[in-house]
Amino acid sequence: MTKTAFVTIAGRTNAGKSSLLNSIIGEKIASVSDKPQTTRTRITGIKNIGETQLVFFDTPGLHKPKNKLSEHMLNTVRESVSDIDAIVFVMDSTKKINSQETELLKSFNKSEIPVILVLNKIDLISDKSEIMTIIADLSSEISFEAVVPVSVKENNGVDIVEEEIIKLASESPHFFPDDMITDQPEKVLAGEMIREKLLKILKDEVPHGIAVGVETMSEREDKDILDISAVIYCEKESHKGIVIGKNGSMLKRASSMARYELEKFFQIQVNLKCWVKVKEDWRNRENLIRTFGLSEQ
Ligand SMILES: Nc1nc2c(ncn2[C@@H]2O[C@H](COP(=O)(O)OP(=O)(O)OP(=O)(O)O)[C@@H](O)[C@H]2O)c(=O)[nH]1
Ligand SMILES: [Mg+2]
Repeated sequence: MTKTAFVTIAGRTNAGKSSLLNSIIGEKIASVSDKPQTTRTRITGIKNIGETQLVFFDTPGLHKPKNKLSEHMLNTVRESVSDIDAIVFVMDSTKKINSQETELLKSFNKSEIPVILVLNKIDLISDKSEIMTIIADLSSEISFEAVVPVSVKENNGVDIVEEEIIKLASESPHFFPDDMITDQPEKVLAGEMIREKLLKILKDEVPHGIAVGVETMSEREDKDILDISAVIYCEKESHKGIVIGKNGSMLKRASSMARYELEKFFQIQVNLKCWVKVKEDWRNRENLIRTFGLSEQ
């Protein structure tokens, strides 16, 4: 008898949703950064535990929309919460709940979708008794299937989240092959690894206006080398200069960080070439948002 559970990971931007997904899957399939709005599309992660297949949808974080891309990201969240077995709602336990979070949680209660609340980043709370107060406050307004205090960073409590989800799985055939961990094409994964490094090392508005398109990705016939060429799109000519850096230093740094991660993930030597191009104000241009694969699926 096989079982399956479809689970959407939702919550405010920067709460640690993608970190949680990576920790559960055991591989880095979703980009993580300390900048808000890291995740832009729905990312599927698959984990098999015994006879049970858990299918996760990591979603963009809740935030105030400022451009068309943001609107698409928030639509992705709305579209990812129907026809699922559970919501894993991730909150940063150091931050007070906001109205956007409350509203979404109440809508889950109304449609009777079980919600597992993950109170993340408890490593940042020194007085652990505070956690009980937070749980009591939240539970007075919203009903949860389970509440799990977690530190993804310290790998504390993640196994309990899994156990809670397994309880909600129902008898069904598996939807994905047992060796599959994500449905993202390799080119998308590679592009996201490059974007993540740019998010890490760039400041202010520049990283938010970046999209990465992997144009070619092929293994050489005569050598164990994977050639990847990627285009980094930014929104302004002035941003292009920042992304490239003095004598190309910024681009070199990002490329070498990305290459290290690509080699680790694909287990092969990587030759990475990156170009930088400008697409003025692309986050407000529907056709470009679509071209970059950032409109809802
Ligand atoms: N201290 C601490 N930091 C954490 C923990 N989990 C995640 N982080 C950090 O929180 C930041 C945001 O993590 P992400 O996983 O990208 O958050 P997200 O919810 O996916 O964010 P969006 O994609 O923007 O919605 C990163 O800098 C993580 O390293 C944790 O348990 N403790
Ligand atoms: Mg994310």
